[in-house]
Amino acid sequence: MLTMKDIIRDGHPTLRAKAKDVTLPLSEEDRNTLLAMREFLINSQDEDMASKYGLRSGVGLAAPQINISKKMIAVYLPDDGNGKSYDLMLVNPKIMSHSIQEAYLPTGEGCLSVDENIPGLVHRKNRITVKATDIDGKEVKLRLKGYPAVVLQHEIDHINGIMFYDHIDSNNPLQPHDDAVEV
Ligand code: K2U
Ligand code: NI
Repeated sequence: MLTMKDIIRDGHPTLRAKAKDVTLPLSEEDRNTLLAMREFLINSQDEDMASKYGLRSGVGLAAPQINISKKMIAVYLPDDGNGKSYDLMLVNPKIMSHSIQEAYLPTGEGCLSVDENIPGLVHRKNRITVKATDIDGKEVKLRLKGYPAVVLQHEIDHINGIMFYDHIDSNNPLQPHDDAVEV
């Protein structure tokens, strides 16, 4: 099982690399990697497992964070606050369209690959449409809004070598943009 020692930290070059497309059909190795990433998220949200193995809670994980520079992400979000849940293992995700309207978490964002707290608002698109391939090789199209949209954008950033703090306005880190929605 994956633990925090498998998660690379800020400064590691893989976090700044553009991850490679995943070859389809998925290899056994890539399938197992996705399953291990999902298992980590589930364990990290289980109080006993998290304390037993010292796991930081996570709702999303991208393969570059475990030093695999491939376009693979997992999201495990039991409840997005609107009664919806997301249990996703995606390869080659692509944002096909998005709203102009922005959204942000009022407490800012964190990252399993960043140990310190970096205050500041991260403005993202409030609505996105994502195309990807799932673990069974099926084409999926996801229309997301609010918190799940924020999570997917955080993870897709990782496969593009972008860290959440790249989006923070250093001159005015706590100033919400006009018309941005608090998530
Ligand atoms: O990619 C990661 O490092 C996982 C992040 C994803 C994330 C961070 C901020 C906002 C949206 C997604 C972890 O999930 S950060 C820890 C966390 C745990 C529960 C809820 C929110 C953030
Ligand atoms: Ni992250």
